[in-house]
Amino acid sequence: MITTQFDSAGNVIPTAFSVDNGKFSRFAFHSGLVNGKGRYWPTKYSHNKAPLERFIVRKGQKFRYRIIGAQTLYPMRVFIQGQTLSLRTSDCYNLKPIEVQSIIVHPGERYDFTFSFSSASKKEYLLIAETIETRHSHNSYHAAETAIEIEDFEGARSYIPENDQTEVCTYIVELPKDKVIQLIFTNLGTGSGWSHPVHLHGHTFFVMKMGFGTYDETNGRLINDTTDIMCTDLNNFCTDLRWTDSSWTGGNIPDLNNDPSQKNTIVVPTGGYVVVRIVTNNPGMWFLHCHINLHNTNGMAMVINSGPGSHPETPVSPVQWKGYEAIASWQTR
Ligand SMILES: [Cu+2]
Repeated sequence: MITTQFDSAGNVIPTAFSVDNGKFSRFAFHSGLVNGKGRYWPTKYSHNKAPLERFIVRKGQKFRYRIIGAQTLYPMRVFIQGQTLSLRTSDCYNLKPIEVQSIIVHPGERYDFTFSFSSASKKEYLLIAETIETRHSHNSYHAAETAIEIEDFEGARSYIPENDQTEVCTYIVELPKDKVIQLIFTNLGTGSGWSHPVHLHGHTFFVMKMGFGTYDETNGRLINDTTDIMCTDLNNFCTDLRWTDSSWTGGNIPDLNNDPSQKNTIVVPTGGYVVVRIVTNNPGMWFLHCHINLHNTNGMAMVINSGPGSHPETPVSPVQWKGYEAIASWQTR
């Protein structure tokens, strides 16, 4: 784990926090890109005038945006200035449409929303993705931006310028084929304090329950971890744990969601837990990991061996592909 980062003057950059006082990172975020374009904001009042990605729309035209959380660390709040968005999908699964002001996207998550300008008071609007940490955001502007231009708006433009060695994973869990498996992700005890967007390849989480700690009702800050689970190990790393109410054991968890969302990246809140179910109908070795790459590369990852004995054949080497010779002879003609 990287424990300390320094600014150019040698001062320690303190940890950034979310509004509920969960820790984010000791890495200072500066600026992000949308579709590979964006501006650098050295202060919150000035930027380097780099061109932005630009979407051209017409008034009344309904358009659909797909947000792919390709960031490595910070969650981003995505919104269009002063507009209401209709959220349609989460991780490519349909939702009952809901009107929202903004969408918080963690690393690895995908969301679709639809939108139309029924009326517009200016020719250009910004679609903004800004980080949601609280500590360093006071004197700087932390965002990725893109421009939406209304083609048929009558009026002037406003302000937007232009090795072949195989490593062996040490942590593999085997799950039998074609079963419903219930997994519980916890974020408790010593080492908690950071929320983690946990991502599984090859399968879908049905989100059966999310358990949270208790929060201060006036400022929204986390006060205590959930009381649903007790950590019983000596050093409180919560590697040994049990349900506080023993009647919950054996998969007997109450208040499960009757209409669960389908996700493949789920945020496990600090001080809380998430209960998901997967169907093991896609045999293979699948990576399960925190999608904050800093955590992932520090070891917050494992492999699910789904359906051992039923894995498909390993693909042949590209040099054995049929058609390779034809391509080679065409290249040499
Ligand atoms: Cu993480």
